[in-house]
Amino acid sequence: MHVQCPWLLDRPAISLSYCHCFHYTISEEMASADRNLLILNFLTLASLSLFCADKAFCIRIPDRDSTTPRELSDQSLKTAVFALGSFWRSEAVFGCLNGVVRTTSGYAGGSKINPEYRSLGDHAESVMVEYDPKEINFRQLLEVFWSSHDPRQVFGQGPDVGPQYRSIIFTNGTEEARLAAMSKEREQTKSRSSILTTQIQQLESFYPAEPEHQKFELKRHPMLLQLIGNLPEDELEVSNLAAKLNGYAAELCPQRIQKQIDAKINGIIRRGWPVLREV
Ligand code: MHO
Repeated sequence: MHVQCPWLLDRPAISLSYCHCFHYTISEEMASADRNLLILNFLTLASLSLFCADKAFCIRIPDRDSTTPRELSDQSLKTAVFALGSFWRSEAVFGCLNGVVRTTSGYAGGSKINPEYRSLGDHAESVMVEYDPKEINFRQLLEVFWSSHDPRQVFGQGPDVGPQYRSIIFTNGTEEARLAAMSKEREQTKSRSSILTTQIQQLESFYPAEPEHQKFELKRHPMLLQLIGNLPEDELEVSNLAAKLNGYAAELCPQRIQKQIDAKINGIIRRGWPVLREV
């Protein structure tokens, strides 16, 4: 009979997989020699099971981390939209997070129908983030939003000047609006000397930007594109791996993820195997 190793459940090192071990029942009537042998076997199996944490010796059932976006039904995903300056950068910031499945650069927050990059009207450059709510939530996305730009800057973000770079949290209604307002209040208390310019708005429409603005940072690195098999544009736009590498290319992933991807890529370069399937 198989049972899950109970002593491994709380070990972060194996949170990406489950280890299984064998379970024995020791009967009272068993001859003592048999029983000793059985106990020895059990102890051997138990110590082998501890190696599960080191990846090599156990049966591994991959969890959602290695699930490709296509295996997740779109109904189980949630969507959030943020504006925080250039959408090239915004897409990279969110693309790298675990739990974020897809990202799209686009235009939102204005009234112009069918905006384009050279005539976006009153829209702001924005990013749409599709995420798995079992892995990351709106609150955590808000934290990333606040820590990834300067919401006190008026009429622009960094070197980019103009209302298209304004700071906005888009929401889908009361609960998200409440969380956004609470997080803004909290941020404002950290910044006594200036007023946060961030607006909180119900999302009306989101217009995806032109293909050349999607995964822009990744496209600046032909080697990375090649590593994932030079995907055609339509696949690149929905690829979870491309969203992650887009963040990596801009060096905007959390440091741990940045290093993990570095190591993966170096391994591939050493082995000469050109296609990266997951990070
Ligand atoms: N600073 C950027 C702004 C680009 S953006 C997508 C630039 O290089 O022009 O608006």
